[in-house]
Amino acid sequence: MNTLRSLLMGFAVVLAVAFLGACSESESEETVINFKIEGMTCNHCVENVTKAMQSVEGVDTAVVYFEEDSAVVHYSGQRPSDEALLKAVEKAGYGAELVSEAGAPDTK
Ligand SMILES: [Cu+2]
Repeated sequence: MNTLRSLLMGFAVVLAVAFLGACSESESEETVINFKIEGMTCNHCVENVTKAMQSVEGVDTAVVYFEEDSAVVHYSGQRPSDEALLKAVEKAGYGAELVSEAGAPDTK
């Protein structure tokens, strides 16, 4: 009987850990902002846009996809300003548009 009880306890602990793990995982997925980028014609453009976005306060990394004309901005603390990101890209000479969270294409 005691064995069964400790087995059940162990199982409950495993479940709780799995649940917490799933939660923090979905939280970290929210720390991404998707953008549509216009006007990139070569890899230098990709570099320009990447640097422009990474220069914005709060941005950890910016990953720019040339083929898809898109960019994904990663951050871990406070969300960087969308406005500042759009302006930075425009200042570098490209067009930028925020992709709405709800209508974001699944790029996984
Ligand atoms: Cu270029």
